[in-house]
Formats: sequence, C-alpha cells, structure tokens
Amino acid sequence: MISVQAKPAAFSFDPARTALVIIDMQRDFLEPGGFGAALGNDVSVLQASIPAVDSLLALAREQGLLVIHTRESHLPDLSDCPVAKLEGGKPGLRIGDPGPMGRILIRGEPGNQIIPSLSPIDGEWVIDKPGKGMFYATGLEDRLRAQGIETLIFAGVTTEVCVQTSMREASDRGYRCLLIEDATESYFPAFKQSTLEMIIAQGGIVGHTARLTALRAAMNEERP
Ligand code: TIU
Repeated sequence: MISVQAKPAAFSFDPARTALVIIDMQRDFLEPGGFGAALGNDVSVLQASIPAVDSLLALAREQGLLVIHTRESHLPDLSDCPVAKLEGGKPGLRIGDPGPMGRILIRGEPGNQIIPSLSPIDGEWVIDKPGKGMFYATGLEDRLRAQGIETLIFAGVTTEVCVQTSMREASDRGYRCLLIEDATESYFPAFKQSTLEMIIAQGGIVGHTARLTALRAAMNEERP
C-alpha cells in the first residue's frame, strides 16, 4: 500500500488496483476555436494544468498504473446529444457546428483529440462520453470491475464540471477517489478552489485531494 499526504487525511491505495483518470484534456477545451471557447471562456486559463498533468501521466506510466483518458464527445448525427445540451451555452458556435478544428465536440474531429503531449499509448483506455460524468452511457463501470480497480486518481478539466461529476459518480459506485490539485483547472479559479474545498469537506464527503509532489514522493518511496 502507498500512503499519500492528502486532505482531509492521508490517502492509502494499492497501485495494482488503482487507475489514473485524465478527464477531457482535449483540444475542444484547451485550444481556441473549440467548445470551451464557444461557451465564452478564456481557454488559456486551462493551459496552466498541462505541465502537471504531463508529469502525472509520466509518473503513472513509470509506476505501471492503468491509465484512462476520457473525451467529451458526441456522435456525428448528434443522436446522443440531448436537445437541452444542444441549446445550452451562448449563441454562436454550438455542438456539431463547423469550427476551426472541425465540428464542435464531435467524435473523430481534430478538436476532439486529446492534446499531443498527453496522447494515449497502447494499453491505455480511451473513454468517449456524451455526458459530464465518465460513467453515464460509457460501460466504464463493468470494465473497471472486471479489472479489479478500487481506487481512482483524478486529473483534467474542468474541475467543477466533468472532473467533479465523474468523481461524484465514482464515489457513489464505491471507488476511493483522489484528485490531484495542481493537475486540474477551471475556467473560473474561484470554482476550482470551491470544488477542492467541497470535495474534502465533512471528512472527505466526495474524496481526497493532494498535490502532485505528495503523490510522487509517496510512490517513489514505496517503489523507487
Ligand atoms: N464548460 C465546462 O467547464 N466544461 C465542460 O463543458 N466539460 C468538461 O468539463 N469537460
């Protein structure tokens, strides 16, 4: 077992039963001309998370953790996109409209790809999800159970939307959850801060949080 200095208390996990989940580090959210920008956001704010997510992915690969990448995406015919979601956001570019990186938030389009520094490699799972949470309509729960995974370490964007929703879904399904504080970002810094606080409030009502340095120190100590 590995024990990480975390909030609200130390967090222990068995690396053989743990997966790193990197939520939606795709061009649609991190680069101009994608879904995030179409919603009126300054996407440069999210780019601050990239170095830490890069390092976290390298650590997980070195230590042999299962790595799962998610992408928020919809089918080209939009049959998996509720009208309420299509209508959401600001007028301008909407899901399925053509943009500078192809059709906004559509599976297979250039904008829907994970950013190059985090490209998945063989053996890593890529989960396309139509919702904010990673369990909704993805079949992920059965795959995780079959693999014997019991702990999930989270990173990615955005903290209070897809990361938090996925973490809450995971918590309800009995997974022990750790969010890496510097490997997640929001378009709204105050929302990130509030999310980190609400996750660990009430004795860790949703899960735990830790800095990447704390995770790295704990893992290198146990398995240098
Ligand atoms: N808008 C926003 O903050 N997030 C999303 O729409 N999706 C994800 O968080 N991935």
